[in-house]
Amino acid sequence: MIEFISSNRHKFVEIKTRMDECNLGITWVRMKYEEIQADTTEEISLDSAKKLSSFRGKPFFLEDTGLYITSLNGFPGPYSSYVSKKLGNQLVLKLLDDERSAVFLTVLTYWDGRSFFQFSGKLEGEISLVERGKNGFGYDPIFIPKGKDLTLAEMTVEEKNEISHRSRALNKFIEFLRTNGMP
Ligand code: ITT
Repeated sequence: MIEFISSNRHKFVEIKTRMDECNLGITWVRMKYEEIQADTTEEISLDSAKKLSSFRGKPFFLEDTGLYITSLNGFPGPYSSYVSKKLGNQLVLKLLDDERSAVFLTVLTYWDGRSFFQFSGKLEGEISLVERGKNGFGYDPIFIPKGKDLTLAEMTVEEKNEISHRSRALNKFIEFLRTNGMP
């Protein structure tokens, strides 16, 4: 069993669904940890893993995700959690004009007990005009992946996992575990 550290149940459900499909065991360590404010999702993810590794005994992974909106110069990016809580989707929609493209980025960091390894995944798309859908979480109701008509919140977990930033990062990690072995 490999530990996944996060306070977010939705992230865990998406990750467990994919790990189950690959017959890989995962344990959810439900924990809110402090994140630094930094310019990149990579730095935040690595810094969190380094801090947690100083007192966790077993290998684990975590991930940090950001929504980068092109017309806002990449905002909220590393501030996605704060903006989601403080503004919410309705106010984010009000900030936007005709140019609506955006990218989700997930950076997963794995600590094998000695070293850190990072795996990233991106999903391109655009911000919808209104919120749509009841599934998922966070910005899912306002994000339409490129080539799709539905928002992520109108998809099932399995459908989101076929294309998402998170599952792309996770698939690279799963490949790494297959090559290097489970801890
Ligand atoms: P952790 O404990 O794992 O850090 P978190 O919810 O604080 O959980 P992040 O800092 O990685 O997670 O995510 C920042 C915010 O971005 C998050 O609160 C959501 O609002 C949003 N978000 C992350 N992943 C998303 C996804 O797949 N779909 C929609 N919104 C997402």
